[in-house]
Amino acid sequence: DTEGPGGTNGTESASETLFERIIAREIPADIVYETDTTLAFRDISPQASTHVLVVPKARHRTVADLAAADPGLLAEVVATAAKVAELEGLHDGYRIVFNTGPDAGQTVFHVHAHVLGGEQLGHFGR
Ligand code: DGP
Repeated sequence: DTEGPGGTNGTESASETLFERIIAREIPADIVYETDTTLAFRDISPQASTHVLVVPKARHRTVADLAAADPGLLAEVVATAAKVAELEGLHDGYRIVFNTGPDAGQTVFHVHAHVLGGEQLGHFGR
């Protein structure tokens, strides 16, 4: 692992995060789609009518780390997000958000795309 913005986080060990445990099926999640390299599951605290998280199964702390280490896998995360949007019927659009570092509110340091939609979203809301 490389240190991302803010370094280690008090709620996540350096070696394992909550999302590794979801990927390993050690913690239940509402899984909506899966590929060999990615997993999509509903956010436990939805911020829109549809709110799904997409993670690569391999751990990278942030989207910037993922882009540097494995750009093809980042493309697979985005393709899975698009598939989720199709499955969820988000025909009028959706938002993909990668919170990066503490100031953005990143709390789980296993990169995840938030896929948000199913309603008119505010522009860059807080
Ligand atoms: P972020 O703040 O960008 O790091 O997003 C982390 C998201 O993870 C947040 O929207 C809430 C979600 N989350 C936290 N704990 C759980 C959990 O146990 N299960 C699921 N499905 N989502 C979780």
